[in-house]
Amino acid sequence: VDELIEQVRNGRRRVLARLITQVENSEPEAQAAVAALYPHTGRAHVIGITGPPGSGKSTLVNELAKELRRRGLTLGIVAVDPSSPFTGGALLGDRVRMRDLSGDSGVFIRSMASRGNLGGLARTTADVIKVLDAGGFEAILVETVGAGQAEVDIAATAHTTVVIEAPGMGDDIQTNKAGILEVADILVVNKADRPGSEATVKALKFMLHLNPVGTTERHHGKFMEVAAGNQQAETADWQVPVLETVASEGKGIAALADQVLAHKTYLQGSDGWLAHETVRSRREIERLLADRFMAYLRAAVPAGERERWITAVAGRQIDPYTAVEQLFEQVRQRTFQDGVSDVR
Ligand SMILES: Nc1nc2c(ncn2[C@@H]2O[C@H](COP(=O)(O)OP(=O)(O)O)[C@@H](O)[C@H]2O)c(=O)[nH]1
Ligand SMILES: [Mg+2]
Repeated sequence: VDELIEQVRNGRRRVLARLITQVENSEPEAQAAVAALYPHTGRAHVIGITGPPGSGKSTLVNELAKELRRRGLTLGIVAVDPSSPFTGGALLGDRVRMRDLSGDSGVFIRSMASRGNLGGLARTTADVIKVLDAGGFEAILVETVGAGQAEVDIAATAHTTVVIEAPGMGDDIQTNKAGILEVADILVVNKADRPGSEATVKALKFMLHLNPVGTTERHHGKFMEVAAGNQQAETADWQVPVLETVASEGKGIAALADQVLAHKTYLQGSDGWLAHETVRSRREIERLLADRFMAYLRAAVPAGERERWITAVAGRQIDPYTAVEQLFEQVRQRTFQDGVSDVR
């Protein structure tokens, strides 16, 4: 394990790739490795990019990556793409596009399959980020489709969450439906070359106005001391900017990179970075505990018996609350009587 850690920390690409595959396959060795790597994580700036399918996330990630490379940052890129369950991975187009970057030793790109449940995907993504973080990549871009709560959660565990919208959706801004707006640190209207871009910007600004940040745990409303040399110390909450980009032409990308880096500076200058880590850690622990409890339940109560309760609820012989009460009681009894042999 020591040698593996050393190789990961030196950013050995083959070792990283192999470990990430083991993480994706939930191999027990991978869990041990990620646990051992944990003390070497926590330095990377994790940037989540989310938004509806087709809004231009992959194109924008590619352009933003090139811009951040020009500014000297090493990058990990993780594309979580549940939109192609049949190929079990990212769309071909994403891969072709990302070939721009693939010859660059300062960039490590990984497309994740979204097989299995989304909860599993959230855990896997979190661990892949840790591996890249330990591998010394200074920024990690995570592209997710902002389609459902689980994907939004993945993006929201980033330090900086960029939410992308495309024009032409009128009042029916898609991100609002999924509650994505609340997790945005930066809003981007991509495809600003299309008609309706201004209206979308206006609509987003209006929604921000209705839904000001500082209300969620991520935006904890703490102040930032303005850097020495600046006359007035003031409370400076992060103001969510609304930017326009044309990712396919690289337009507006430098301004986006500026805001992404400004947000990092903001987090580091306030206690936002630590607050963020606390929120992320809490979510992670709760998710892992929930998985563990379910595994314990499955070990304590045989599948056939669980199925009988489910059938009884379906047939209205019993209500779900009572069924859960009974199941829970069985878990409790068997824990003390037999000592359930724990399973993962
Ligand atoms: N007109 C226009 N098309 C764009 C822009 N950005 C991306 N596209 C195109 O929109 C399509 C979807 O882009 P993609 O990056 O795959 O979107 P994703 O599904 O959100 O990852 C592709 O054909 C892109 O070339 C843009 O700024 N303007
Ligand atoms: Mg994409």
